[in-house]
Amino acid sequence: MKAILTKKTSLIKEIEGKLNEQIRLEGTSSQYYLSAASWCEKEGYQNSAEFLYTHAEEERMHMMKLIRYVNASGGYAIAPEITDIKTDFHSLREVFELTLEHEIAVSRAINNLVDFCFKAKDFASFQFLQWYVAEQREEEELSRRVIEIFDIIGEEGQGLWMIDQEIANVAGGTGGVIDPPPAV
Ligand code: OFO
Repeated sequence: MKAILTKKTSLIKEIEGKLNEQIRLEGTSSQYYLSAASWCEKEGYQNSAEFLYTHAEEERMHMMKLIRYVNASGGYAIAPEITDIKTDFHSLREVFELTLEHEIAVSRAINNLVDFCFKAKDFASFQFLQWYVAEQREEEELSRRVIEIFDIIGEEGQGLWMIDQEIANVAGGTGGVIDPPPAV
């Protein structure tokens, strides 16, 4: 790329690096959801599997949106290599508890990134990331709601079957899709 084009970037190198870390994290989220979905499908939790497959696609969109932003800003988005995804789960409850833990970790990463952009006066990235702030808040709420279902229904007897049925209704029966990300 010609030097003048890279000079135009509003991204300082450090923020470009941090955005690339976030790209990796969104890709990791997508692969985690995919793995969890496949485990649920294997175990016969069909509604949970659909919910998680849909979410895997959503997380991939989050990654793509970041990739497009970094490149549109004159940086270079690196397609992440993602390994060591958990593939074995002990229970349906564990799947969703790990999901909540993961979403909390992603929220913290987004908050740190937003804080860094603000302090570096990269207000374009700061503004771009506001969508992720709102998205994480909604996703955490969604994950908490799913775990509440376990406590309300209970896992004894037909409880797990009922929990799996109820998961289909979470997020208004949309399978967990909240808002499509706006175009960059
Ligand atoms: Fe990317 O939304 Fe959660 O992780």
